[in-house]
Amino acid sequence: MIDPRALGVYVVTSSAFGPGRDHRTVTHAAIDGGATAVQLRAPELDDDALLPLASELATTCRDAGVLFVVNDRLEVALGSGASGVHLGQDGDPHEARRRLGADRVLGVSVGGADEAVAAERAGADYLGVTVWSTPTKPDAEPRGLAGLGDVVEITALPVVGIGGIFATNATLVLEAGAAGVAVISAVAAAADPVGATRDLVAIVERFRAGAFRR
Ligand code: TZP
Repeated sequence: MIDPRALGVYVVTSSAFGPGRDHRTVTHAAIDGGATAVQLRAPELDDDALLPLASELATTCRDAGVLFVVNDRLEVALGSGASGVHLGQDGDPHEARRRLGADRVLGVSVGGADEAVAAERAGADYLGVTVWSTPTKPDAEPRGLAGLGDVVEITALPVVGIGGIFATNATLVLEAGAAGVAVISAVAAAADPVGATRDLVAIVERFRAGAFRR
């Protein structure tokens, strides 16, 4: 079981936004800005290069009390001391659950209600849904706020929205029932990544304060 609050502002790293926006820098900016979770997403690195970086960032995030998840690479997640792994639709969540044990976190990207049910049965702790199309991942199929809402409706697991999310539209994602917003360019491509993270944190906190009053 994961505390859904740990998914509130979920910053995913990328090396696509230039030298000052590498995985390490973005992770530190996310932590300084108050992000609750960081995902190391580095398809460009092989396991030998990724493992030491993941181990370093796992320690950094653990010290900061921030959830740290490795994208797709189960061996690296297991070997680095990460909090867990996030799998796309190509991953095997059954194997990941078995290898992670009960205490580590398993996130799974899903495209709709059927995949959500299957991922939940396989032992996922949280689900991710692509909300809007994004140049950061042009092949990701956007499901819209309605698709996000369908997944939220069918599962007991917390769901994060990803894809095209910025401070300007994050509230819509939360209103659709997401436990949190996962972002790449909103932080990694921002002029001020720490400030951009802080803005998202303020939005999530404001939303939760309102949600609790209802
Ligand atoms: N999975 C679905 S969309 C996406 C991923 C990794 C990219 C999100 O990037 P951005 O820049 O926040 O739209």
